[in-house]
Amino acid sequence: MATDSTGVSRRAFGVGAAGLATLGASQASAIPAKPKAIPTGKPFILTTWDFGPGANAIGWPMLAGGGSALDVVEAAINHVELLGDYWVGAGGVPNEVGETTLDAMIMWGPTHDAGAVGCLKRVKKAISVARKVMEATQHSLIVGDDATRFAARMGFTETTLTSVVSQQAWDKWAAKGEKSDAFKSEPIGKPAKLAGHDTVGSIALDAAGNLCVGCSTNGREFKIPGRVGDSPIIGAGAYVDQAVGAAVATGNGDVMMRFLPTYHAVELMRGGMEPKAAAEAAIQRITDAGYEISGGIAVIRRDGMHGGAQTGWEKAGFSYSVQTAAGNVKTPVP
Ligand code: SD4
Repeated sequence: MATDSTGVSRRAFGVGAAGLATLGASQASAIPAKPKAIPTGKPFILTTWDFGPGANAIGWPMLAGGGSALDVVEAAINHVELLGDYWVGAGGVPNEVGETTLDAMIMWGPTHDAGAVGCLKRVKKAISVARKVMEATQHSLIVGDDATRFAARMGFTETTLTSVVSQQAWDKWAAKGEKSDAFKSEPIGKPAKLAGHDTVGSIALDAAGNLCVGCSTNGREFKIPGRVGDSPIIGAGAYVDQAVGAAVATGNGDVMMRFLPTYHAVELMRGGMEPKAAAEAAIQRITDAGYEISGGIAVIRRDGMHGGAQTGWEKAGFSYSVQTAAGNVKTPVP
């Protein structure tokens, strides 16, 4: 079989050089036209779940004062990470052996640069460590004890992430003597009754027209030690494209990361789809594959148009909030 200079079979790509030369006009026109440029909107901050109003109240004054979307997203998420919430940050969601570990990611629109940490231990401000990965290194993702060592090198303080609440939750669960529910079969065919999970995600557009997205979580209750979810995976937990917009995800990350829903939604918007339809299509890709999970995404275009979609959370009240100069508006995603 013919191979090119890299040793790769041309036939493997389906069309050899001769085939390319004979592509007709109809096939050539199947290449989509370059979509219309999306205009830049007024500054906004979007934050998911009930964290929205509080996190946006931290970020909005910074944006209104001309602050950078990067600083705004970090500050909004730090606020939630330090709340002592059970589902995000320190003091919540223990793993199978009772330890709380954190996943977080930040992505900066203007450069497409990103930084993330997975299974970060003993450091509270996971999104800030992720920012250090982005700004101080060429890497994009650092994990586990090495992420903790990296954080210490960057000047972060090590401390326990266990609280009375997380200890009690683990004691109660451990008393049942069960393994992590992640050992059960895949959630296909019947809805998975998983232990709870949650994440905070924020997206900001600043006055200079720069977009930033970030997310942070302590993952999935009683997860297998070492597990890293979707949140620090670029295009899964969050994604931004400076010319288009951004998206953040929440839900069963073990399944959601297989579909890169935030990348998918942003790419659909690039092709001209409106945010809500793009969010719905990205979630539908997962449900069409047969997965019965809880999951949602919030999507916002750089002009400020936004929309969300969810599956399996008809009762859980998934929502996101968008703050602009006109105020904070909470949008339920039924
Ligand atoms: C994870 N996606 O680690 C996160 C958890 C979450 O709603 O968002 N749950 O799988």
